Amino acid sequence: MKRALIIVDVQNDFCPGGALAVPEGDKVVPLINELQEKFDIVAATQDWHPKDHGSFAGNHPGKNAGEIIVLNGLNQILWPAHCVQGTKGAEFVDGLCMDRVAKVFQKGLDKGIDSYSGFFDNGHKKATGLEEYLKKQGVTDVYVVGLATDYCVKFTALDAVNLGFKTTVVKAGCRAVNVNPGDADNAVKEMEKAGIKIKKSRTS
Ligand code: VGL
Ligand code: ZN
Repeated sequence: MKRALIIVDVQNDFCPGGALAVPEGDKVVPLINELQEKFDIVAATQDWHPKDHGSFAGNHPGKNAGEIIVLNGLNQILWPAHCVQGTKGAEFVDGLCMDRVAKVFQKGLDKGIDSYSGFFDNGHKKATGLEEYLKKQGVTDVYVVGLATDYCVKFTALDAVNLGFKTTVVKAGCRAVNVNPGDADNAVKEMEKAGIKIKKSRTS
């Protein structure tokens, strides 16, 4: 058994004060730092959009954040511009320990398609290299933490379990956007149904 921790999108724009703030997003940092020491391998994902990305409401005149459009054949929720390449908002949160992060996988670079999962874009067309990276090192078990529970954490964990990794989400190390009330709870149910273990805290 070899275990990897995947830290999903712990970036300034997903924290209070950021462009797409997740309530209490910054609160995940201490637990994630503590967890890192317990893993053979630590990898991180980074939402990394060009400024003309198709998921940004501002790039669709007359549309608002929260509306759903069709982007190259896929339903796409429009977001405020966030995690634009090279900006402070796209940087990892100060205080997130990066010393043990062996590799960062960037996603959402193609303006024509969004990428919630750390493994593939939303159309499952292109891989980020995370699967190959983990499998080459013999990783069998994947633990997922970060932001946001109902988007990038959920889709990363669903891909992980479908790729054959024994997958656990440490809920205390995640926070949700909750665009609609109940999104976080529904995400947890969906993940459990897919065979993902939900660990409430560090110990339970
Ligand atoms: C995310 C919405 C848009 C996330 C990224 O990291 O959960 N959510 N881009
Ligand atoms: Zn994004």
